[in-house]
Amino acid sequence: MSDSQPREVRLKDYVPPTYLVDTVDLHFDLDDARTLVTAALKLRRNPDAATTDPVLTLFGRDLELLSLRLDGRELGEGDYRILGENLSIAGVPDTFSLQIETVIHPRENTSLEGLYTSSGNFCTQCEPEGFRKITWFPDRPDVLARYTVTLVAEYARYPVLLANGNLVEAGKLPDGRHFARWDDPFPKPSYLFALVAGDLVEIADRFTTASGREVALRLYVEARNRAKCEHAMASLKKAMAWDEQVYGLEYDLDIYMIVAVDDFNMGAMENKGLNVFNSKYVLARPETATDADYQGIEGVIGHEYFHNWTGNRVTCRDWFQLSLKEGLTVFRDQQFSADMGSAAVKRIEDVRILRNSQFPEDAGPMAHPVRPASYVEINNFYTATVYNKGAEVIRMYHTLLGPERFRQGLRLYLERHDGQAATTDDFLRAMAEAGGIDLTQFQRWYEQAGTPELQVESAYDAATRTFDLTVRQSCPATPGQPLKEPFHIPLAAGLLGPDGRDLPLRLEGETAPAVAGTRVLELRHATETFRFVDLKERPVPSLLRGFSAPVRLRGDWLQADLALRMAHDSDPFNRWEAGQQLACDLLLRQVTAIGDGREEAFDSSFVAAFRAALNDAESDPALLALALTLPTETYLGEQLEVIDPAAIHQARESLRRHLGEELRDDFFQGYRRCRDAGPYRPEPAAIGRRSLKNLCLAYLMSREDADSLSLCLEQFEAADNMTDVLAALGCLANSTDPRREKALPRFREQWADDPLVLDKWFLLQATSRRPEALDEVRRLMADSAFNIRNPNKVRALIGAFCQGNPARFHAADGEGYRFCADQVLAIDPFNPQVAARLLGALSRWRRYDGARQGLMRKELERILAAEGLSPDCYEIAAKSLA
Ligand code: B3K
Ligand code: ZN
Repeated sequence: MSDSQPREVRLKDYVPPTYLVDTVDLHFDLDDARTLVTAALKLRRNPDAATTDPVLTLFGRDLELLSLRLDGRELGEGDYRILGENLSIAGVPDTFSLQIETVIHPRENTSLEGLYTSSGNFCTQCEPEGFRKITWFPDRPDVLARYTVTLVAEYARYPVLLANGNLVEAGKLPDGRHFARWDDPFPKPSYLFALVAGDLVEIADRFTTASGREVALRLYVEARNRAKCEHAMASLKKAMAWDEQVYGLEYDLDIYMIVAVDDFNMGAMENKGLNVFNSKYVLARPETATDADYQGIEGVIGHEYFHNWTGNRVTCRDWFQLSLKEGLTVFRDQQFSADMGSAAVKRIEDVRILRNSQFPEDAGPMAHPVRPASYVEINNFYTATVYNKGAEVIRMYHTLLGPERFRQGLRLYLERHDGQAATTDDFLRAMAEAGGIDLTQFQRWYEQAGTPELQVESAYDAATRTFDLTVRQSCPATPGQPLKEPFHIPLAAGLLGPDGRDLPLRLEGETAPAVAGTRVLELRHATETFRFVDLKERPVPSLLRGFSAPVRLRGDWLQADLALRMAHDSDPFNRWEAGQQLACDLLLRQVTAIGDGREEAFDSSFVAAFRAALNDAESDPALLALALTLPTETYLGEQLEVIDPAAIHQARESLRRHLGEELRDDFFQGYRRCRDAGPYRPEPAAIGRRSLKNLCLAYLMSREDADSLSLCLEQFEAADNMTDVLAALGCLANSTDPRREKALPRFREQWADDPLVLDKWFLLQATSRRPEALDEVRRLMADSAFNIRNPNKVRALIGAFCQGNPARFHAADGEGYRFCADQVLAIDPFNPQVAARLLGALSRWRRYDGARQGLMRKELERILAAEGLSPDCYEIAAKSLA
């Protein structure tokens, strides 16, 4: 990094804007080499401004300024100052108009932020600070304005012209050009601005809201993708109906548009009335998309739609409040997906994501609170902590208040702040009022980073028939926060009798009759004891049911307690969790043994428990598939003082092979039981059966005997859907069988024209367990379908290797690290956001052994020393090394 280090922005320095913008009239003369942008703004002094200085500050980046007019008078160079990204004009009146003409270069914009082109079409991405790459503007979320937008472009190349809001006028112009004018009646921050222009086909549908308003629904995709939109459209309608039913929230414009583009830095963007999506979250057909893709589409379509209220109608005052919209909207999309499918399956999947990405983040150098106190580059804070832990925080309000009062709290928040930019404090206040509870201490979930730990001890006293649960909470130190105060934690608990059934629960001193089931205990102190009474014998505690708080739980339970809970717990999440704990204990013992140069025989009772679960014809296949999936290498690593990626991989693989061998017949039977005869349907029950079937296949293929191989090849050849084809190809990608070398190229050829399917092909090879995975990744980077400028491709090949193949990425020779750093440095100059994400793979170097630490640190230092490094990568590298 050069001499001037990027500056940190701090929450405590927040000051309201000095000037507000009432209206923005934008005019775009679209040309991919050189677009002329004319912005006409009406401004007025903010009555709540912190200063009386009449200085207007605008932000801009990579702009060619042509002219600046204040109340019609052209400003000369002495009338304003440009310093870095700031343009300031002193001595402005209380109300005035400003006209700004700039030129931008969309085709050269490789950062995919601001106005850029994808497959030759124009699109925008403005969150968080991309609008300043379009024109000079007070580009901050607490400046809300009404926008009208006129787009002018060549008709033949760009027949479709879209912007936020409602279309008010359109028509032909001379010279083969045409125009469209859009008006968005809702005041919005600049980050929600969007435009799209291109050669796209339109898929039309409609939705009638609960109050009878007609809404036009439109999907825009490239013509080749026309037949892949049905599921996205159905998902949108489901989401619209769901928000009405659950929260009484209706859509508010006449039209809702979604545009799919291939080049996009993340999943999708909730621009008011005009969502722009990564095509991965729109396009699906049974032959090209997996069950996970279908579910991902439903979830992301829901997420962006739900932002219309939680994010757009009520937005964030500043970027420190990002979780106000993101944590809340993730929680809402989680609830939506739970209602569309199985709540238990969804909960387990969400907790797996939390534990595999947020827990490590919270224990590393980038750890930050759900509401961060400072940042260098805000793009680095679209994190698992802000999104997923943020959603857990919202879930805890839901648990503490119950669904009905939570709904009232959400409605109160939205009514009170409609059309405003709000804070997480505003949200908490609305919840406390609606719930009639004191949430002062709950505030700490926003302020303190780190994953709290609960240590539980239990004691049964036969004489008094009481059972004491003593819970100690603590939270590890995180950067800048050595000491933590206790959290307010909802701990959902049940007690099981010897038959595994829920016992009636009564705490000492309570008079109400005991009821069997789950109770929410509220922790507020460092140590607390709960005494349950009237228990004839020692119960088995089932704590943190449904994962009621984002914490780590440790207890004095016995292996037999876990086995009982795995078989009988009435809470499906905890049934799964008990099995995972048993597997985890077993695997960690093996890791230790491998570290000592030996391997242990696996406990036969574990195999027996697996067999019993697998053969339980009553159980839900989807839950069973999750129960029979071993904890990930990442999660196992998290449990260790020093992560040993090689030993973890060896232990997990050896248990997989052991199970594959011991349960061979059971897996064959399971496979046959779950095979569906009818046509492919992406519905929960069928998805569950496929996931169990493909899990059986993977266990069988861990041995690669002839029967398993032929089953796998048969599935690869005969399947009519991508879920089954890819499951089989995934097994082959890991195998040493020569038929692998036929299957992979054949698939490549068959899907040569489908970039999203090729992403899967790249990903399978990047995450292959084969020792030569890195060589293959290097080789695949030269494939004509690979394009380092396309974020999906980078994620599918480079990201998947660095972040999804721990055993190979952490190869002892450090080649994985060197490769990662090389790619970060190659990508950073043209797309810092994507580069910074990738760099995250090196940030937790302190968790490994001395040799690996040295190798990773060397790469981080090399990156930090690079000339012209982006603030994005600077922040991650510097904080990792600090
Ligand atoms: N709000 C966008 C994320 C924008 C990320 C910018 N780096 C998508 C979403 O969370 O819905
Ligand atoms: Zn979001």
